[in-house]
Amino acid sequence: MERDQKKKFYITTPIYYPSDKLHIGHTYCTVATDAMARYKRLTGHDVLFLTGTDEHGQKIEDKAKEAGCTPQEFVDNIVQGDRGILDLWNLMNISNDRFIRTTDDYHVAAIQKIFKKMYDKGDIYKGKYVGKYCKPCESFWTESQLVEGKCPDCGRDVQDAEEEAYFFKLSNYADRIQDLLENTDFLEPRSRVNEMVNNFIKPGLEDLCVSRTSFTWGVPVDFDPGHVVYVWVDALFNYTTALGLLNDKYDDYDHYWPADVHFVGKEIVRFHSIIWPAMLMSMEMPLPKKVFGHGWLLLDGGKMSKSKGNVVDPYILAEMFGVDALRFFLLRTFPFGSDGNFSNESLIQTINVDLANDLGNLLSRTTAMAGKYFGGTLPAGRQADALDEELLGMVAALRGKYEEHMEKYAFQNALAEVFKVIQRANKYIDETAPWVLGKDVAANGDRLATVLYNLLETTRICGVLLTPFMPASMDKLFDQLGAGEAARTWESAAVWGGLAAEVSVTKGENLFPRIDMDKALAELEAARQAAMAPAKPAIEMEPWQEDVDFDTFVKSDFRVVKVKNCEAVKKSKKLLKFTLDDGSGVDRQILSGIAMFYKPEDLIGKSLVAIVNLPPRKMMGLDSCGMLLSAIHKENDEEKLNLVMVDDKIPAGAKLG
Ligand code: ME8
Repeated sequence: MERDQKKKFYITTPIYYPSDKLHIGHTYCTVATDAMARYKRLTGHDVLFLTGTDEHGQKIEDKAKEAGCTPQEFVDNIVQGDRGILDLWNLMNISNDRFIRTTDDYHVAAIQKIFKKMYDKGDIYKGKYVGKYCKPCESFWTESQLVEGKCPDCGRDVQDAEEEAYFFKLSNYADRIQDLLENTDFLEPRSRVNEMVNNFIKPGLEDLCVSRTSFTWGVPVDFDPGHVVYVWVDALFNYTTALGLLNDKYDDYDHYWPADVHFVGKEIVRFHSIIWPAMLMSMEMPLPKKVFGHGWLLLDGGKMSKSKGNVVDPYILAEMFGVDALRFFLLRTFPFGSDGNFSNESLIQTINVDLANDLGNLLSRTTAMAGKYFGGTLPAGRQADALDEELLGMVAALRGKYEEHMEKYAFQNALAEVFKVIQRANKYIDETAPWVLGKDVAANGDRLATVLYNLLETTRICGVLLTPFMPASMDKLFDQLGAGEAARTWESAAVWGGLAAEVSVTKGENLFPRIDMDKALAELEAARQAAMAPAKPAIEMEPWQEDVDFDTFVKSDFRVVKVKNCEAVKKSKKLLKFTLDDGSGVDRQILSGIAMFYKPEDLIGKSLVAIVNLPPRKMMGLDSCGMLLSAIHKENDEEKLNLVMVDDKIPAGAKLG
C-alpha cells in the first residue's frame, strides 16, 4: 500500500545526552518506543520512529574539557564509538527510521531560524537573568521552585546565575497550557497532569531564559554573537527539524507532523508538556497529539545514575541472556507509567518462568510430539472435543484484548493477556494428554492431530502478538511452526486456521534456554566488578621492594635542596653536576645521571629533594654527596624520569618525613 493510503504514526523517544554511556534505564525507554513502533507497523500504519542525541550544553562542554578533547570529539565517541549509542541500538534491534544529532548542520541552521522567528514575533526578548542554575540538569530555576534550596528534579546544589540573556514569554501561554493539560488527553498518565498544574502553572509561569553567554557549546544565536540557544529549545525542536522543518535535509514535515506520541521519562514531562507546547503555539504549529510520561527503572529504590555508581549495563545483560529476553523482561515486568525496581533476580526469574517454561516448553513439546507421532507433518483429519472450547475461546478474544492495552501503551497488560493464553495452552496439554492418544495413533489419529493443531495455532497467534517485543525470536518460532508470511500478519492473529491443515513443523533450537540463577548471578557480579576495575594500569608498574624495617627507614634523611648551579659533566653523556643549597650554609655537590631528561639550565633555581646522609661517592673523579629523588616509570617501553620538585616557598634544608 502507498504511504499516503496508510494511517501515519509518528513516535519519538527523548534524544539522549551523550555525556556518559547509556544504561538500562535509557534502554527501557527506547525498547518501549521500538515495541510500539513495531506494533503500529504490524497493524498497518505508516510509521516514522525517531530517536537521536542531544549533544549541546555546558555539561558536555565540561566533560570534554575533563577528557582533554573537543566537545565534538567527545560526543562523536559516545555516539558512534565502540559500544556507543548507535552500537547499543543496533544490538537491541531498535528499528528507528531516523536518528538525529543536534550537532547536525541542518538542525543547527533550523534552530537559528526558529529562534529568530520567535524573536521577530516578540515572544523572545532580551533581558537579564538572575536566578539559579542546576548544571547536571541544565535547568534554570527561580528561588521559589527550589526544594530546600536544591534542584527540584535531582536534589543537587544549584548555583547563582546572572547574565544578559534572551527570554521566552512563557507566561503568555499559561492559560492555554493549563487548558490543554486539564481538558484534553494531551498528557498521560493523568496523574502527571496534577503535578504539572499544581507545581508549575498555578504558582505562576515565569518567562523562560532561552540563551546563555557563559559557555559556547551550543547553537549560536546568529543575530547576537556570544549567545547560544538554551539546550532545551535546541533539543525539543529536534522532533520537527528531523522531519524537515526549516531545512532541506528531509521533506516529511507536512506528512508526519504533529507527532502521535512523544514517549518521555517523568522528569522531563515538564519540558514536554509546558515549554514545548508553548513554543509550538508561538510558532503557530500544531501540537503533538500526546506526551506519555513513563516511570523510572530504579535500583535499590533509587534512580540509576553514573555519579551514584549504580548503573546497570545493557550490554552485559543482552550478551548474557539474549536481546529478546531483555526486551521482553523490560516491558513484561514494569507498568509503563510507574516506577519499577530493577533486579537481576527478577530478570532471570521472568526468563525462566515466562520464556523458558511457559512459551519455550509449549513450542518444544508441541513440535516434538508432531515429530514423534506424525513425522513432523500433521494429517488433515480432525476430531473436535468440548475440552477444546475454552482454549479456542480465549485465543479468539486475545487480539482484541491485546489491542485495547497496546492502544493505551499498557505493554505489561498486553503481555499478561498473551501469557494467560500460553499458560492455558500448557494446561490443555495436560488435560488432553496427547502422549496417551499417541499410544494408538492409528485409532486416535484425528483427535491427536486436532490437539496438536490447536496447540500450534495458539502458539502462532501468540507469536504474532509477541513480535513487537521479540522480533528475532518470533521469526525463529514461526519457522519452527511452519507459519508462512501470511500466517505472521496482524490480520492472521484474528483468524483461526492460519497454519495449513497439513502443516509441517521443524523441531529447532531451544529459543529460550533455562538460566541457572546462582551461576548467572555470580557471573553478573564478576562482570560488574570487572567493569568497575580500572581497564588497565596507567603505567607499567615496577614491582614493590622487599619490606624494610621502620628503624632503618627513619634513618634516611631527606631534605629540600635548592639548585644554585647545574652543568653537564665533561666526557659523560649521562651525568649532571649540581651545586645545591641544603640549608647548612655550605654548598653540597651531587652528581645525577639524568642528562637525557633535563637541560642543566632548566633546573637552576628549582627546589628538589635529596637524601643527604649517604656516604660520598666518586663519579668521573668528582665527589657526589647524596642522591636526588626522582619518579621513574615506563611508557611504551621508554623510560621516563621526573625529578621530585617541591614548592619554592619551602626553605632549603627542610626535612621530609
Ligand atoms: O533528558 N529509568 O536526556 P537523558 C527510566 N536530553 N528512564 C530513564 C532512566 C531510568 N533509570 N534514566 C534515564 C534527556 N531515563 C534530554 C532529553 S528530549 C527533547 C531531550 C530516561 O539522556 C529519561 O527519563 O538524560 C529520559 O526520558 C531519557 O532517558 C533520556 O535521558
